[in-house]
Amino acid sequence: MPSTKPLLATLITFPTMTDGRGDLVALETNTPNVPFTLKRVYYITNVPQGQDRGGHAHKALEGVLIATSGTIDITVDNGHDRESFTLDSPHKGLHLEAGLWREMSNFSEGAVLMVLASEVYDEADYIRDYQAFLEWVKQ
Ligand code: T46
Repeated sequence: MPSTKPLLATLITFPTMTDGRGDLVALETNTPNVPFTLKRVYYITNVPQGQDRGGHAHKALEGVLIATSGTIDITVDNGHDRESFTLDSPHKGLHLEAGLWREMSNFSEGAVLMVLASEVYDEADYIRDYQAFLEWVKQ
């Protein structure tokens, strides 16, 4: 049976509690929805139309990216292959393991990107130069 797991990242569909009042998604640390110990949450808003973000990799950090509103394209790259995903629902998250270059683009108007991260902020964990990333992948 063919695997549905994508090559570079895993798109997770969150269980949703739906009733006549709307939908509720609950995310807990160290579960299939957040498969690491959660240490930080941040979110990105007010991205101008046509503005890209990202363009870096993390050496150790992993995360789950969620478009809580609107649509956002995420491209991931492991130094050999690239793969693109569209986040278009607050009921889905994209799990990125460590060591992946990521680019975020095509933010729709009003889009909100929430990120659940496995580490506190540490600039030393970033690789922000693509050639340096390719060198790092080789090591
Ligand atoms: C990632 C993608 C999906 C902080 O001071 N604390 C933080 O927790 C974060 C995330 C950023 N910053 C500072 C660092 C920069 O001076 O905020 C500024 C903007 O960060 P950056 O240019 O890295 O933002 P993005 O949107 O390109 O990338 C972010 C995350 O940094 C990154 O880890 O995976 O979202």
